[in-house]
This record gives sequence, C-alpha cells and structure tokens, in this order.
Amino acid sequence: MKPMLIEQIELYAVQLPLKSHFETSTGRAYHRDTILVRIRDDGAEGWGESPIEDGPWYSPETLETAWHVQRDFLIPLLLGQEIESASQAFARMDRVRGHNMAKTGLEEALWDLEGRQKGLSVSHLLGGTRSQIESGVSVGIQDTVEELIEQVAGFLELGYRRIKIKIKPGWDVEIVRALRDKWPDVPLMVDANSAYTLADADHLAGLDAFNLLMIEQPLAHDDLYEHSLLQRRLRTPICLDESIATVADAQAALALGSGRIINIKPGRVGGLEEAKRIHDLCLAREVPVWCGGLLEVGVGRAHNVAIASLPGYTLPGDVSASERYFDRDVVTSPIALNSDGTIDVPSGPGIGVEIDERFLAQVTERYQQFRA
Ligand code: NPG
Repeated sequence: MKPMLIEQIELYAVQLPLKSHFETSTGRAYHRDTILVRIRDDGAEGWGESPIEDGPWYSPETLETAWHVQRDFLIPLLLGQEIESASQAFARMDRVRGHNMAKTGLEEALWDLEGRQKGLSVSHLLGGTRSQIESGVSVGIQDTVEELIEQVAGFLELGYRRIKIKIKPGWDVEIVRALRDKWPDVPLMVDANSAYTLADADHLAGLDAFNLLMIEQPLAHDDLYEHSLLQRRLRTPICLDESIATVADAQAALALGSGRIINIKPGRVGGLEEAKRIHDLCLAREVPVWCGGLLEVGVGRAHNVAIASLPGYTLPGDVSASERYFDRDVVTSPIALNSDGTIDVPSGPGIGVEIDERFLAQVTERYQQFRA
C-alpha cells in the first residue's frame, strides 16, 4: 500500500449549543467549542477533533492557542509529507512540546484517513478487540440534590452502566450519601477536577464509606506526588486524569502509587497512538483504564469509541451517546446508546461516521484551508 500523502488540511472552529449546561468544579459551560480537522489525500479524507474548551479551564489550551500552533507549527510539519501510518504522526509532531489537543485533531484525522484508504476500521488499526463498549455517563454539578437525583434516574433508565458525578467542596460527601441511599448498588464514582488539597484528606476519606468505584483527580492538575500520599490514606482507588499527559507521566504515577486507575483521553495525551501506549503500559501492569470524554462532537466521540475497544479498557468510560449533550450533531449517524448500556464499535472504514456538511457549515465560526 502506498503511503498517505498529506495534500490538504482544513480547520473548522465549531460551536454547538449544549442541551443543558454542564458544570464541573472549574466552571459552567453552555456550549461546546471545538476544532474539527479534515485531511485529504487524493480522493480520500479523514476527520479528527481537537476538543478545546472556551477557555483554559481544564487544559491550558484554548481555541486561539490550538489554532495558532496548528497553523504556524504543526501543519507545516505535516503538509506535503508522505506518511506510512497514522501511528507515526505523533512522533512527526514531536518538535512541538505539549499542545496535545492541537496535535490530537491532526493525528486522529490521519487515523481516519488511513482506515478509509485501507478499508479498515480505526478500531481494527489500533488493535481493538471489542465490538461493543460499555457506556457510562458523567453528570455535572446541579443546583439542588433533587435535580441531581432526577438526572441520574433518567440516565439509569436509559441503561448507562456507570454514573460519575462531579464534586467540589460543599458538593461531595452528603451528595454521595443521598445517591447511595437511593441506589446502594449502582456503579458510582466521583470526579473532583482538582478541587481539593492534601489538607482535605480526612474529609475525602469520608467517601470511603460509599463503595465508590474511584475518586478521579482530587488534587492539583499537574500533581503526582501528593496524590501518592493521599492514595495511602484512602481505601477508594484514585483515578488520574489531568495529571497524565504522557506515557512518562503514567510511568511515574504507577511507580509512585499516585493512583490505581487511569482515565485515558486521546485529546489530553495528543491522540490515539499515545493513548494506546499508555493503555499498553497499564495493561502490562494490570492497571485498569477507561476512556474519558471532553464533550466531543461526533468526530472525536467516534475516535473515543475506537480507542475504547482496546482490551485494557475494562471499565465503563465517559463515552456516552451524542444526544446526551447535543440536539443535533455534526455527523449523520450520531453515536447512540443500546438499551443494554453499550455502544457499538463501527466496523466500517475509518471511524465509521460521515460528516453532515450542511450542518457543519452552519455551526462553523472560523475556517482555514492549507494546501501542499
Ligand atoms: O461525557 O464527554 C463527556 C464528558 C465527561 O466529565 C467529563 N469530562 O473532567 O473528565 C472531565 C470532564 C470535562 C468535561 C473536562 C469538559 C473538561 C471539559
């Protein structure tokens, strides 16, 4: 098979309204801002997503930084180049430090392109072994506990296999108690998005009473050491998210005992290849992983489904149906939930979703084309 030739790259800054606002300890979002990337070679094309937010709240990257780094540094490294396999793309962009979300959209687009050219699914290219993934849902901070209970009840009714709630100081132990009173056995976890410090260790240990699957990223977004101290004081496993940007971070975290579970988001680590490397490391060490989400639209969501089909993704992740967030998605067949709480892994070429070009044009706020 001849190598891919990166002939044309297009960037689309897109904004979609969220069905309802999504609140984490870092703030409230009413719409989803993201960058979609299309790469063309000959007649074929592939799509990827850089799931930035409307500000540097979760990650330091924003629309402006990602666009700037893509336009001025990453695209010049790729455009006009031949590449044998998308698995090499992350290394081609190595000269640029960090900026993982900017890299992800470009890298994912090459996976999709490669799959379409070879007639293989991205799941197959990555070594996926599942035809369905288990789907969990992430529920934001609500104004009242009654509203939270109503939302959780609705998601359980739909079949979601695991509930994650966002917590922050003042919205934690008592909220979990209320959920556990109502649902003693539902697979439940909490996500703090770095809202606590080590001084909160005793308070966080109060969560040990509720048989939680895990507590995600309680401490600083770039910390490994204090998480290792906290983990020794908690029975509940810590899951790391923000702290793991590279394979080296994952190695350090496992060596230090900073947590017992890792959430791998392609957008956070720079794409599918780096996600796979972290997965492989964790699989070899028997550390469970799951696929996180950054409210991706259909493109990034489909890539998340593909990576979540790898064998080490043994826990239900945050890959939920498109309709959980959007009335209308930018793809013609949005990711859907089966009644048993699973999502099918597409077996067709690439990521298995087609772009709704007319709708994409309506929601695109900025566009730029680059040709070799
Ligand atoms: O379903 O895609 C999803 C969202 C899952 O809760 C989720 N993501 O910290 O993991 C997180 C959180 C997040 C969302 C972070 C948006 C940043 C932005």
